[in-house]
Amino acid sequence: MSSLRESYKQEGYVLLKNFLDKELITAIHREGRQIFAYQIQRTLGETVDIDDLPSFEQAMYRFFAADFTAFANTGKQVQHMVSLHRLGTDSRITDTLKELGLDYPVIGVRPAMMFNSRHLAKRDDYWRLGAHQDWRTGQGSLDSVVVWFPLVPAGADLGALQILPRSHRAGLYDSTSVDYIGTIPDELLTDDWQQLEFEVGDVLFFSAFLVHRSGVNSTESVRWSVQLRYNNLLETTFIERGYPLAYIYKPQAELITPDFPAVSQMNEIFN
Ligand SMILES: O=C(O)CCC(=O)C(=O)O
Ligand SMILES: [Fe+2]
Repeated sequence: MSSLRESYKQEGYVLLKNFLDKELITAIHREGRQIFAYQIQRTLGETVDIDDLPSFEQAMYRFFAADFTAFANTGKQVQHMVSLHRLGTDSRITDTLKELGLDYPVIGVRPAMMFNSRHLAKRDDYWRLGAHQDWRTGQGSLDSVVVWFPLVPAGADLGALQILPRSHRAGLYDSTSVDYIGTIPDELLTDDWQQLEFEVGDVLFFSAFLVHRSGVNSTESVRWSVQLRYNNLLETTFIERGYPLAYIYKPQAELITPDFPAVSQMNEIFN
């Protein structure tokens, strides 16, 4: 067994330093900001400089306060960036998943990008997730893996991820609520929390059973991060359970914009 796999199996995670090119991560971060900038322009009438991060993030906070629905939808569109999906299929990631024991990795759910700041959340648990295991929301293979990395250098101040090493071996913990992501009560857990620290390019691979939580972002900046999730199609219990999928993804029946589009708008598109 490779030493990487051995350490992963023991600890429930591996943090690979300098794993992805900084330029690749920086480009994805910048593209995400550009998508927000289009809606900041529409909502606030402001042209923001996406390369001036502090002032751009202040504009994001104003956009969040001005039009929450558009903000939430923009955040979701960012998760549909082709570049982000391409990264999720990068052979550096899939080869590492194989090295960790996933013989046939498959994507568990679309990539997620998070923008953690208390200025971008209506509820505390939206910017600061309590102790949980991702397996409860994914319910995939028992060797399901989560890949987590920030798009900016992130340590304790920015609230980078905190983990409980070796907690993956205890199986599925009870959880108090199933709203959004349930929280595991403190009394069920040891207090061996480890605060992780990341440079841009560092990538964490962890078992979907590893207990983890958000750190506390005590800064005025946004903690930008990405999560990718994978299952193993060759894991025996996953096959036995008929490959269940816990994520529901469906279109909405009603028209979002009533009486839209006008024929003249169609002609403009196709003339
Ligand atoms: O990035 C974080 O702080 C936590 C994210 C997380 O654990 C999740 O979305 O499942
Ligand atoms: Fe999680």
